[in-house]
Amino acid sequence: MRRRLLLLAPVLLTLPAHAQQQGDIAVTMPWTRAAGQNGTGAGFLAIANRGSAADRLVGASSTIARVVEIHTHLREGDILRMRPVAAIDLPPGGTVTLQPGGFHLMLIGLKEPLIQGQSVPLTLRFERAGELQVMLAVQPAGARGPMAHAH
Ligand SMILES: [Cu+2]
Repeated sequence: MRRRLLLLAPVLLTLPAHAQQQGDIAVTMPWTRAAGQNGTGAGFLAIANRGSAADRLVGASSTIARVVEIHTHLREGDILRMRPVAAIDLPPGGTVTLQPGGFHLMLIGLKEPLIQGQSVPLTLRFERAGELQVMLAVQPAGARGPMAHAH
Protein backbone atom coordinates (compact mmCIF):
# COMPACT_ATOMS: atom_id res chain seq x y z
CA MET A 1 0.00 0.00 0.00
CA ARG A 2 2.71 2.43 1.00
CA ARG A 3 4.75 1.47 -2.04
CA ARG A 4 1.81 2.18 -4.32
CA LEU A 5 1.31 5.67 -2.89
CA LEU A 6 4.97 6.47 -3.43
CA LEU A 7 4.69 5.48 -7.08
CA LEU A 8 1.60 7.62 -7.62
CA ALA A 9 2.96 10.79 -6.03
CA PRO A 10 5.34 11.89 -8.81
CA VAL A 11 2.59 11.51 -11.42
CA LEU A 12 0.23 13.81 -9.50
CA LEU A 13 2.96 16.37 -8.90
CA THR A 14 3.82 16.66 -12.58
CA LEU A 15 0.26 17.47 -13.67
CA PRO A 16 0.34 21.27 -13.12
CA ALA A 17 3.67 21.51 -14.93
CA HIS A 18 2.04 20.50 -18.21
CA ALA A 19 1.60 24.07 -19.33
CA GLN A 20 0.75 24.71 -22.95
CA GLN A 21 2.55 27.81 -24.08
CA GLN A 22 2.18 30.33 -26.87
CA GLY A 23 4.50 33.32 -26.71
CA ASP A 24 4.48 34.61 -23.13
CA ILE A 25 1.16 32.92 -22.33
CA ALA A 26 1.01 29.58 -20.50
CA VAL A 27 -2.22 27.68 -19.87
CA THR A 28 -2.60 24.99 -17.22
CA MET A 29 -5.38 22.72 -15.98
CA PRO A 30 -7.91 23.15 -18.82
CA TRP A 31 -11.11 21.31 -17.87
CA THR A 32 -14.83 21.17 -18.41
CA ARG A 33 -17.80 19.20 -17.14
CA ALA A 34 -19.89 16.45 -18.65
CA ALA A 35 -22.83 17.87 -20.64
CA GLY A 36 -25.35 16.70 -23.22
CA GLN A 37 -25.44 17.30 -26.96
CA ASN A 38 -27.15 20.62 -27.94
CA GLY A 39 -26.58 21.78 -24.38
CA THR A 40 -24.13 24.24 -22.93
CA GLY A 41 -20.74 23.50 -21.43
CA ALA A 42 -18.34 25.60 -19.38
CA GLY A 43 -14.57 25.72 -19.85
CA PHE A 44 -12.14 26.46 -17.02
CA LEU A 45 -8.35 26.96 -17.01
CA ALA A 46 -5.53 29.03 -15.58
CA ILE A 47 -3.74 31.57 -17.78
CA ALA A 48 -0.31 32.86 -16.78
CA ASN A 49 1.30 35.84 -18.51
CA ARG A 50 5.04 35.22 -18.14
CA GLY A 51 5.99 38.24 -20.22
CA SER A 52 6.64 41.88 -19.36
CA ALA A 53 3.74 43.26 -21.42
CA ALA A 54 0.02 43.08 -20.76
CA ASP A 55 -2.05 40.74 -22.91
CA ARG A 56 -5.75 39.95 -23.15
CA LEU A 57 -7.86 36.88 -23.86
CA VAL A 58 -10.08 38.24 -26.62
CA GLY A 59 -11.89 35.16 -27.87
CA ALA A 60 -12.22 31.40 -28.04
CA SER A 61 -13.70 28.79 -30.32
CA SER A 62 -14.15 25.04 -30.49
CA THR A 63 -15.03 22.57 -33.21
CA ILE A 64 -17.50 20.96 -30.80
CA ALA A 65 -19.52 24.11 -30.01
CA ARG A 66 -21.51 26.47 -32.20
CA VAL A 67 -20.06 29.47 -30.37
CA VAL A 68 -17.79 30.08 -27.38
CA GLU A 69 -18.30 33.18 -25.22
CA ILE A 70 -16.18 34.65 -22.43
CA HIS A 71 -18.34 35.02 -19.32
CA THR A 72 -17.99 36.42 -15.85
CA HIS A 73 -20.20 36.14 -12.79
CA LEU A 74 -21.60 39.30 -11.21
CA ARG A 75 -23.34 39.36 -7.86
CA GLU A 76 -26.63 41.26 -7.86
CA GLY A 77 -27.93 41.15 -4.31
CA ASP A 78 -28.05 37.45 -3.47
CA ILE A 79 -28.09 36.33 -7.09
CA LEU A 80 -25.01 35.38 -9.08
CA ARG A 81 -25.57 36.18 -12.76
CA MET A 82 -23.46 35.29 -15.78
CA ARG A 83 -22.59 38.04 -18.22
CA PRO A 84 -20.55 37.96 -21.46
CA VAL A 85 -17.41 40.09 -21.46
CA ALA A 86 -15.35 41.16 -24.49
CA ALA A 87 -11.99 40.21 -23.02
CA ILE A 88 -10.08 39.17 -19.89
CA ASP A 89 -7.07 41.31 -18.94
CA LEU A 90 -3.84 39.38 -18.37
CA PRO A 91 -1.39 41.61 -16.49
CA PRO A 92 2.34 40.88 -16.94
CA GLY A 93 3.63 38.41 -14.37
CA GLY A 94 0.11 37.52 -13.27
CA THR A 95 -2.13 34.46 -13.45
CA VAL A 96 -5.87 34.61 -14.05
CA THR A 97 -7.87 31.50 -13.17
CA LEU A 98 -11.15 30.78 -14.93
CA GLN A 99 -13.15 28.76 -12.41
CA PRO A 100 -16.69 28.04 -11.22
CA GLY A 101 -18.26 31.23 -9.82
CA GLY A 102 -15.88 33.50 -11.75
CA PHE A 103 -14.60 33.94 -15.28
CA HIS A 104 -15.34 30.98 -17.55
CA LEU A 105 -15.76 30.08 -21.20
CA MET A 106 -19.30 29.21 -22.27
CA LEU A 107 -19.49 26.50 -24.91
CA ILE A 108 -22.88 27.16 -26.48
CA GLY A 109 -24.65 24.69 -28.77
CA LEU A 110 -22.64 21.53 -28.20
CA LYS A 111 -22.38 19.49 -31.40
CA GLU A 112 -21.55 16.38 -29.41
CA PRO A 113 -21.91 15.36 -25.76
CA LEU A 114 -19.05 16.09 -23.33
CA ILE A 115 -18.25 12.66 -21.93
CA GLN A 116 -16.44 12.26 -18.63
CA GLY A 117 -12.89 10.99 -19.12
CA GLN A 118 -12.56 12.36 -22.65
CA SER A 119 -10.93 15.60 -23.81
CA VAL A 120 -12.27 18.22 -26.21
CA PRO A 121 -10.36 20.92 -28.13
CA LEU A 122 -10.62 24.62 -27.38
CA THR A 123 -8.75 27.38 -29.20
CA LEU A 124 -7.94 30.50 -27.22
CA ARG A 125 -7.22 33.81 -28.96
CA PHE A 126 -4.90 36.30 -27.28
CA GLU A 127 -4.40 39.89 -28.40
CA ARG A 128 -0.60 39.70 -28.30
CA ALA A 129 0.33 36.01 -28.13
CA GLY A 130 -2.02 34.80 -30.87
CA GLU A 131 -3.84 31.48 -30.85
CA LEU A 132 -3.32 28.51 -28.57
CA GLN A 133 -5.21 25.23 -28.69
CA VAL A 134 -5.74 23.35 -25.44
CA MET A 135 -7.63 20.16 -24.59
CA LEU A 136 -10.32 20.42 -21.94
CA ALA A 137 -10.41 17.32 -19.74
CA VAL A 138 -14.04 16.38 -19.13
CA GLN A 139 -14.81 16.01 -15.42
CA PRO A 140 -18.09 14.74 -13.92
CA ALA A 141 -21.15 17.00 -14.11
CA GLY A 142 -21.11 19.33 -11.10
CA ALA A 143 -17.34 19.06 -10.54
CA ARG A 144 -15.88 22.08 -8.74
CA GLY A 145 -12.30 21.54 -9.88
CA PRO A 146 -10.06 19.75 -12.38
CA MET A 147 -8.85 17.08 -9.94
CA ALA A 148 -12.25 15.72 -8.96
CA HIS A 149 -11.88 12.22 -10.33
CA ALA A 150 -14.82 9.91 -9.73
CA HIS A 151 -13.79 6.28 -9.67
CU1 LIG B 1 -21.56 31.41 -18.60
